[in-house]
This record gives sequence, C-alpha cells and structure tokens, in this order.
Amino acid sequence: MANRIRLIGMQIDLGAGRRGVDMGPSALRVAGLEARLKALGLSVEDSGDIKAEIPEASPEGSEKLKYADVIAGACGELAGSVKRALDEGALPVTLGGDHSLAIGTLAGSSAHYRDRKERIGVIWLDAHGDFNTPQTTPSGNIHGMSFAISCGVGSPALTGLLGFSPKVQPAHCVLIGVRDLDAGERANLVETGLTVFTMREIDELGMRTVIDRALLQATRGTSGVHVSFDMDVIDPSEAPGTGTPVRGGISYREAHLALEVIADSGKLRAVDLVEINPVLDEHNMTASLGVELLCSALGKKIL
Ligand SMILES: [Mn+2]
Repeated sequence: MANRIRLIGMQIDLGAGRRGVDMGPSALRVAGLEARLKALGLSVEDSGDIKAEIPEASPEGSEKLKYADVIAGACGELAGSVKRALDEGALPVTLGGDHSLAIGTLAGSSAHYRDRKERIGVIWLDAHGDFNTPQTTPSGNIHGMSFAISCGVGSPALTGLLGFSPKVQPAHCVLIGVRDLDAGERANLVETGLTVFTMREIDELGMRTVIDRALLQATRGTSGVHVSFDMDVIDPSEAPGTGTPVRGGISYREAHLALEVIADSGKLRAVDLVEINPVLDEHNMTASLGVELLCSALGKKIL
C-alpha cells in the first residue's frame, strides 16, 4: 500500500433524497482526519474539495435520473482527481458526499489501471445495493444507482463517463452488508451475477470469513481493491448521521475488522467514505467513527 495518502473532498448531495450530506468532507476534517492519519506515519496531502452545484441552481432533469447532468460533470472532475492521485503514486481517499460520487471515483481508478492494461476490483459496503436503474428506481436518486452504473448497467449518460464502460467487471465486484433492496434492484443484482454477502451471511459466517472471501473474489485477476464504504452499512445506533439508515447493520467492531483485514491484505488502492450527513448526526459521532475507520483501512493496529 502506498504510504502517500491524498484526501479528496466531494461536496455533493444531488444524488440523495435528503439534504446535507455535502457537508460530510468538512465533518471528517473537523473530526481530525489529517492529524490522525499523520500520527500513523503516513504522508497526507489534502487536495481540497470538488463542489457539485447545489440543487437550487441545478436543473433536476428526468424524475427517474435526478440531476444526472450535474452529477456527470462533477463525477468527471472527481474521476480526474482520483486518476491523477494514482498516477502520482498516492492512495486516493475520497470524502463524501452522497454515494453517486462513486461513479467518479471508480471511473478514475479504473482509468488508471486501464492505461496499464490492468484492472481494479471493488468491495462495496452498504445497507443498500445501489444497483437500481432508471427503470427500477423508486426515487430517481442516483446514489441508489452508482454501483450498477460502474458495472455498466444504466443510463449511457453516466455509464459512459470518460468514454468507456463498464468501469469494473461484475466478476471482480463484491457487495457486503445489504439488508434493504428494492424489488427491481434485486433482479438487477441477480442478473448481473454480482457476489453479494447480505447481513445474513455476515451473521452466519462472521465478518472475518466474509471479508476473506470478498478479498479473494475482488483480487483474482485484478491489481488491487477499491473500497467504497457507505456509512449506512453500520448499525444506526453507532452511525446515526446518515440519510437512509436501516436497522440491523454491522457493528462497530465488525466495521473495524473488515477494514483491518483489508489493510493487512496490502491490496487497498483507493477508498471512498460516503454518506456522512452532519445535519442528522449527534455531535459529529458518525464523522468521528468515519475517521477511526479510515485509520483502520490505512493500517492502524490495536497493538
Ligand atoms: Mn450507498
């Protein structure tokens, strides 16, 4: 793993149904992210924030694909920043922002490896599938479509970012922690053949086994793993500051363990931490947890 970390903030809430998640990058910085990472001996650069236009000043567009034009533009910019970080030998840590931003981060890491005729695997931790399409979405919110889009499923206006699709092969992708899927989304996941570990598999097998299997899947035939971590994968009792909480999530320790095992693998190449909404949080506890989790992902050990 690179010991150079580049923080990239993404101020965006256009992809979500509830406002305020665009303040997530600030909440993570206020919670001491940079100092905590430096204390681990990492070299940390903060490249500042990319700002998507606010909804009040943006055309909503299709009600089945809200704010697609603005999201595509902002994600294009983010993709460039993520690719540049990787090209320069740094590990990009993208701070969200709603999960539509993964359209940009996965495009960026995919493009970096594509230049080298290599591929990137994905481990996506989330209460939801983020695998809707304009045909199956109940809300039209793009943060519920971003994983499908990255796998080449969905609107060409978004799957075609940077001029190639898919960004990642479904065979190299794993979804972990889901407990709330829409009916059409479930069908999309089954049809795509994505590897999914639901909360039931975590309960039955334990997080260690689930993460071992996920790493095996995501690293076979790839040069490493891009982790896209949605804070709503964690139980809302530990992470209340998120827009679409669902009870029955992973525990505080399961979240750390997942990222500690990924860090130990040496295969982490990029990470997104998304859906921290300070408006809904209690004294910034969800952002503080986010900082702790990034430390685990980047090599912090208990002993
Ligand atoms: Mn998500």
